[in-house]
Amino acid sequence: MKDIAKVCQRLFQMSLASLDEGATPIALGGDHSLGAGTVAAASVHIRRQGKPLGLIWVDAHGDMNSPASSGSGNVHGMPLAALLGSEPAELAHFAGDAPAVQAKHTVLVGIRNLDEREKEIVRAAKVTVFTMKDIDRLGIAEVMERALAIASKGTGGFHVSYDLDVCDPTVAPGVGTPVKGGLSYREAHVVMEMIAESGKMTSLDLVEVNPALDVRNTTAEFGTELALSAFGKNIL
Ligand SMILES: [Mn+2]
Repeated sequence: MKDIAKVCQRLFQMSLASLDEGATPIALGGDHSLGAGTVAAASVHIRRQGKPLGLIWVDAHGDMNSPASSGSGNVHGMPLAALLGSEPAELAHFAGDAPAVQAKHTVLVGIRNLDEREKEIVRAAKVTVFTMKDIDRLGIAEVMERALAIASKGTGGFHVSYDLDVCDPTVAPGVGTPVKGGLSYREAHVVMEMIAESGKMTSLDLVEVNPALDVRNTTAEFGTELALSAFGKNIL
């Protein structure tokens, strides 16, 4: 945890410097714990403009465990808890004492793999959750309309933290914790395309690509495509 916190602290400083230059930083990972640094940087940057930050967390998992609630102890299952609250303490205070984001400005998209305890944590946190079931029933475009509205309302923009494990393992096999029943190739792009059209993204993480588990670099290349989509490069 100490080493991870050190990396996050560095990433926090680098992201903040980049935002202050007027750029839109992208963090490519690697372990999703890095979001504790990048989101905190976006929060500080937007707060200086007198506004709170919105957050769109695109993921198969909730990433809201604490060291006490986590069965696995995996730190990549904890960054959102640190951003919304105070645990794990090592990752929670890059943006200062107040949480980096508020639940009312936070949306999770693509969730499908919560255990009972995590379900309780996510419900108690009062963030907005769009599960894969919601995406199946409403369609990805409607879900993203709603997600963008929540992350934009009353905020100075939003950070996007995109875990490649949100995608179906058939299109993104090279992730640490694959879960069946994820976003299709096109749905994964639509998320990014609609984010690009909104013009409100402050910064982006693309994470959990694991080259050792990847199949002929498929997932890494997919991540590159998604980054281009997030900047509107694939829109006709
Ligand atoms: Mn994640």
